[in-house]
Amino acid sequence: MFDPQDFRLDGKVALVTGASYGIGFAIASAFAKAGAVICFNDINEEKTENGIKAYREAGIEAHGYVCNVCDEEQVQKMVAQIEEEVGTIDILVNNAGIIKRIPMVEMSAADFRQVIDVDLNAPFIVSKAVIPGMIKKGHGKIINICSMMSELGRETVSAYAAAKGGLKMLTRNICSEYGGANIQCNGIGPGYIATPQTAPLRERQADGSRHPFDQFIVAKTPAARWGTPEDLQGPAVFLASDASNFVNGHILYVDGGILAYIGKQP
Ligand code: NAP
Ligand code: GCO
Repeated sequence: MFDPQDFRLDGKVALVTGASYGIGFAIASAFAKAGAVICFNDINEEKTENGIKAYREAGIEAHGYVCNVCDEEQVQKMVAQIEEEVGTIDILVNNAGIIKRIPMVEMSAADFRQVIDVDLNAPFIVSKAVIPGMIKKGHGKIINICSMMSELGRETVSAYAAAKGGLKMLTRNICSEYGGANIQCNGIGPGYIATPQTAPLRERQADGSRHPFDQFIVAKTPAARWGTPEDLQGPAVFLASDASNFVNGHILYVDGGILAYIGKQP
C-alpha cells in the first residue's frame, strides 16, 4: 500500500562524498530535510570545516571528515569512524569528482589517470568500503553521480567521459552483484548545473556577452536554462528512499530534457 512516508529518510545515516558545497551539499541538505543524519567528506581540513559551518547555517549538524576518496586506507578509516561514531551507513552518494578540460592529444597520461582515479576508481573504493555494512544491516542505497558524459562525448573531456561512462556501468554492476542483498545502486545524471565546476563555461566574455558555451547549453536544453543543484534534490531523495526499493541499476537523467532534444535552430 502506498505510503508518502516512504519518501522520508528518518533514522537513516547518509554519507555524501565531496559535499562541502556544490551538488553534494545540495543533495545532503535535502537528505537532512527528509530526516537523514548527514556525514560528508572533503579533501582538506579547511574546506571540511567550511562545510560544517555551511551545514550549520542551514540548520544541519553534519559530521565532516577529511578524506581523499582515492586513498583506500583513508576511506576505510573514515567509514569505520562513521560506523563507530554515527552508525552503519544506509545511503552512500558517490559525488566527489573532478574534470580536466584538455584536448585529448594534449592531455598527459597523468592528468587522464587523475580524472579516472577520482571519478571512477574512488566510487569503487568507497562503495567497496560501505557495502559490507549495508549487507549486515539488510539494506542499502548507493547513488553514483554520473553525467551527460555517461552518454555523450564532447571536445576536451575525454577522461571525464570515460570515467562517467565507466561509472554508469559500475552502477549497473553493483546493482547486479548486490541487488540480492537488498542494496539498490542507481545513478543520477545531472545536466549542466551551475556550480564551481562549470563556472568557466559560464564566464562573461570581455565584451560583457555570455560565454558561447553558456548560449549553446541554453539552446540545447528544452528548459532553456542551466540546472541548479536544487533541481537534483527531489530525484536524489527519491533514489535514497524506500519509495525506490524496486528501482535498481537505473541512471536517472536530471537534465531539463537535453538528452531528448536536437537543440534549438540557431
Ligand atoms: P565541484 O563544485 O567541483 O565539487 C566537487 C567536490 O568534490 C568538491 O567538494 C571537491 O573538494 C570534492 N573532491 C574532488 N576530489 C576529491 C577527492 N579526491 N577526495 C574528496 N573530495 C574530492 O563539482 P560539482 O559541480 O558539485 O559536481 C559534483 C559531482 O557532480 C561531480 O561528480 C561532477 O562530475 C558531477 N556532475 C556535475 C555537473 C555540473 O554541471 N556541475 C553535471 C553532471 C555531473 P575540493 O573542493 O576540496 O576539491
Ligand atoms: C563540461 C561540463 C559537463 C558537466 C556535466 C554534464 O565541461 O562538459 O563540465 O561535463 O560537468 O558532467 O552532465
